[in-house]
Amino acid sequence: MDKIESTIIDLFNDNINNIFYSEVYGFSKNISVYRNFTHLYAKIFFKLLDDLKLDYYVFAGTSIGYVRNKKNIPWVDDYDIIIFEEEFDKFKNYIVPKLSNLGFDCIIPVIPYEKAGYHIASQFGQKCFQCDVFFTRINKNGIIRNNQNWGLYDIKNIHIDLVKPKKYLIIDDDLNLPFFNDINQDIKKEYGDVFNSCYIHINHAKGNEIKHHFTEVYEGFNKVKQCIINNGKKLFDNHKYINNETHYDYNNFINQFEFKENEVLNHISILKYIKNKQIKTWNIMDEKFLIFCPDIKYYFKDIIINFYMLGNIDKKNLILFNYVDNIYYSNKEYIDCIQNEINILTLNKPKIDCIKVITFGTYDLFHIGHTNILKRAKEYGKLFVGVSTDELNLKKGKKSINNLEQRKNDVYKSKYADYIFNEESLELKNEYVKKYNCNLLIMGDDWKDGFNFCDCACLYLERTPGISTTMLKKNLEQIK
Ligand code: C2G
Repeated sequence: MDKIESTIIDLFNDNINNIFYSEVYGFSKNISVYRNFTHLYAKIFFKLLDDLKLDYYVFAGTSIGYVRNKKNIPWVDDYDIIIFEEEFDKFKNYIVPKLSNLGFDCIIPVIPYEKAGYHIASQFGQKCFQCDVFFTRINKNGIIRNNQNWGLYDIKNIHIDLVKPKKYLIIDDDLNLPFFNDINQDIKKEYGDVFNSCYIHINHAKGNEIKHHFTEVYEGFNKVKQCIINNGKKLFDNHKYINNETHYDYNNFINQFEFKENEVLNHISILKYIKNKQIKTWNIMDEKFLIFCPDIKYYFKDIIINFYMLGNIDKKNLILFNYVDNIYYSNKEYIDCIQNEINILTLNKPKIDCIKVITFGTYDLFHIGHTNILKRAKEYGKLFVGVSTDELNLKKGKKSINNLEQRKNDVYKSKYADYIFNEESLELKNEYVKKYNCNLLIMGDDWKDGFNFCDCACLYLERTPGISTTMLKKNLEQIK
């Protein structure tokens, strides 16, 4: 290992093997890492500021990154912008409410900086995305000063001529940002020689200086990052998925979520689960699972993620739709009321469609168990019901008392089916799923896992106890 790498590892102040990488939470210890999720957040955030016509200027770490190699610093943990007096009220009264509504936390800095600006952060924590907004004035000598001396400009004497007019520059390939006019001068004055010296901040606090050319330090950092990524991979590669695994100390966030479904309790467990079960399509119904999607997509590039939306969802989760391939809703109103937010917050747009449920049955001597399952299936969306033909029943070795027409009529009379068709062969399940373009198969749990080969999510709902066609047939025979 070269010297720079070991210096960086020392900064973690922990055994490197105990540190993991998550797209959502970054590294599990000390140092932050700029990553796809942060970048996506940044693209959305700055586009929003542009659309709202805020007059702002990017500076600090992002500018250092730009002058070095037109890329953000690999360990940078926030963006910093300044706005001038004319924009203060607009920011407080117009932009902050909009940001809050879109799931950003807008935090007033602690006293004595309470009038100095805002911290904007993702609601998944500051490590995910944050931008500090500095309220700035120009003094009589043309020097910029932050309100209440928050930040660097109290000591650095940056003249307004270095700042205005702003210059749009593209950083990280596709992020077009308004920088200071003379970014090179500004960086030199504020930070000195940023080419031959790098600061790595520990927990967004004081820095450790590494006096080497930035390209070497970046390279060292990226090697360490790769080791940390591999640590996570090792965890879910080598360990068997254990049912009821309840705890893995991962970044302290781990026990923030409590899942009842699937006994899947944390990020590592979910990744293990997907790896061990070789899941190609991850179907989720509970919005609590959305938080895992950035990591799932990061570690399993080809996986398809479908989200079945069964109710209104928390706005802070909307940004996670960027990692979802398909959204299927049970009621269009759930989408309509957030369509505008989805448009702003998703750059990778999921396909959106209604839930189309398919179910099958014989429905002989139609009873309350049939009514219940059709009623519950219908609650998920549009309902397609396949009724086994008399020929199919014979093949199954069953002779129904009611013929196909009567049985279909019973299903029709229940009023839950939107479409009724003949099920002619048990083997054609998946053909019916495709033919009617259904995305959810529902059956009673006497069929548990029986139809998992179909190309859609499968739900097996609890059977109504104490009633069955067989039982009714027996009763009829006794009466005879
Ligand atoms: N059902 C239920 N509760 C009951 C009885 C039945 O929830 N007490 C459900 C079954 O689980 C099934 C549906 O009602 O989802 C239809 O049940 P049957 O008429 O018994 O149909 P079956 O013979 O299971 O045929 O290819 C599949 C077959 O066509 C299903």
